[in-house]
Amino acid sequence: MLEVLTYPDPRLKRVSTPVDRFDESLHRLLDEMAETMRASGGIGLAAPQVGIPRRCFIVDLELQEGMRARRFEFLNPRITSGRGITTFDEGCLSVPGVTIPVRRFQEITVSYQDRNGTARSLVARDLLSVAIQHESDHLDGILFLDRLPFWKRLLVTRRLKRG
Ligand code: QAP
Ligand code: CO
Repeated sequence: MLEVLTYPDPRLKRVSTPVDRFDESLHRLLDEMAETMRASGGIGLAAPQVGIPRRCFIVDLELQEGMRARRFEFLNPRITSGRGITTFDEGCLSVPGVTIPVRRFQEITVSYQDRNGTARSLVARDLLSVAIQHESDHLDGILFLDRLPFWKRLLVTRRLKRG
């Protein structure tokens, strides 16, 4: 099990660097992240949340949707377009106990590499789209709290600091 960093750990604010080696140690990291995420009841987890400042994350919507295979690994992702607006109640393993509505694109196109370095792209809607935007933000040191309207954000961060 990996340790998940929690707010306000300054390491969550770093900008991560690209994955450049698609080797055994990367695969081990992704597998350990998946294990950690499942054990914590999460649906998404980015490498910087476990203290590894590399541009990769995983998403697993199986818990949420119960249907098809909905497990994804995104390496060096780039959101190339966004359309429409949706609002989802978001949480984050790095901000335990907080769930708040956040506005995002309803549909996105994302280019990325898989664990072998193969280039891929995907059009994602609704929950998957929201999860990819939330996790991509982690790679740039952005938390969902940073996406809240000013007053809401102040209210929540004050409450978190008091504990
Ligand atoms: C990001 O979030 C996300 O507060 C992943 O006590 C959020 O896995 C993607 C969690 C919303 C799409 C929509 C949060 C677990 C997990 C908590 C998570 C908690 C226990 C959050
Ligand atoms: Co998060």
